[in-house]
Amino acid sequence: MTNADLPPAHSSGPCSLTRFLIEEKRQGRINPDLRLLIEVVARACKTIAVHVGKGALGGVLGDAGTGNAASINVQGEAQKKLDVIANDVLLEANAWGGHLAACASEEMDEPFPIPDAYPRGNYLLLFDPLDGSSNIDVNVSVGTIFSVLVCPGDAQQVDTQSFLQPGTAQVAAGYCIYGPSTMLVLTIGHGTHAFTLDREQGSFVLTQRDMRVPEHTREFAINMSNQRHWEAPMQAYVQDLLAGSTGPRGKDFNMRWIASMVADVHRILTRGGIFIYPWDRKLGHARPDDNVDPTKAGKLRLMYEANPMSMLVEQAGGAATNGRERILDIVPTHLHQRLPVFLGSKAEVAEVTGCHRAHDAAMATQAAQA
Ligand code: AHM
Ligand code: MG
Repeated sequence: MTNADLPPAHSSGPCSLTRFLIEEKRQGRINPDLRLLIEVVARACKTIAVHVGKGALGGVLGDAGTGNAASINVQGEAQKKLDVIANDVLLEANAWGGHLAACASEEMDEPFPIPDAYPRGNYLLLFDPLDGSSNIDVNVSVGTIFSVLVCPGDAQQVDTQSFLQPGTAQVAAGYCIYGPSTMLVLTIGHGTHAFTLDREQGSFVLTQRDMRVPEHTREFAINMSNQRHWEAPMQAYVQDLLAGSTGPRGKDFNMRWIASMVADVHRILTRGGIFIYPWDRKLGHARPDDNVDPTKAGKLRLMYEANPMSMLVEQAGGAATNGRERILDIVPTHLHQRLPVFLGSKAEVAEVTGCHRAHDAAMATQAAQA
């Protein structure tokens, strides 16, 4: 099919990712290099979807490493075979296109500069190649998350510092969910849009333009098994949710937890809700203000999990905080920095953020009076 065969912009015919990006380019919202980068990431996600879909038949289940020696990543987590495969697919796909200066990944200690054999472009790509990897072996949805930044300064001099930009600097963000269907959800700063993979045609087709997160919700997503490790404002907030219509919130709440952020966020973008991975005592500090080590301040990672998801959610009318401040405003100090995450329906994120701030204010007053 040539461009001439495509239905006009106002038509209700199918709109491929390629056509969507070309139309965004005509609107002056995206340049050719960023368009190419997104197409390359989408193509890599299709390859990952094939590996994920083969499951046991493809020999891709289980841990990476040989014999009893598990392969451990920079996070100190045992890598799954699919973590490694997905990372390699994304690196290989993005190495030679000329649009990137470097990549950074959950699975790699240091950034990966584009090899000298290829030209370097002006963008930086960060990714969690396979999010929710504890779900791989039980055939539950997993995903790929990505974030795109502009490389500050000379692309030949790219290093870790080049990546340490706040989420507000992202020029694109997205995820691909490998579920019953494979979907790509994307923002380039003008709304959040969902594309479904047409497996027969091999192309992503726009299936939801301008996703909107309802402002109010009755649904929360959290791993309740960590409750005893949470700080006081979290305990109080969740107690009110659980009390339902008999408590101060005056309404019943439903709970869902997939243990795959991509899948939980996808549900929230589709029908609302709040996703929470709070600060947690067992992660390493006695109190959340003991912020000596940013790599232990939460479970989820700022640069390739929280930032891209926050941009997608904000672009869909939702909100995202770390319980105290807007996630996208955080200036990172560490490539693999972690943080507490609260994102989804705006009113609910405001509620839980308010609980944390009120707690901090009360503690400050108490300290001043002591
Ligand atoms: P991963 O990137 O190593 O898969 O870890 C991130 C995942 C998120 O997708 C999910 O929300 C969370 O970890 C689940 O954590 P838990 O197993 O503690 O419930
Ligand atoms: Mg992850």
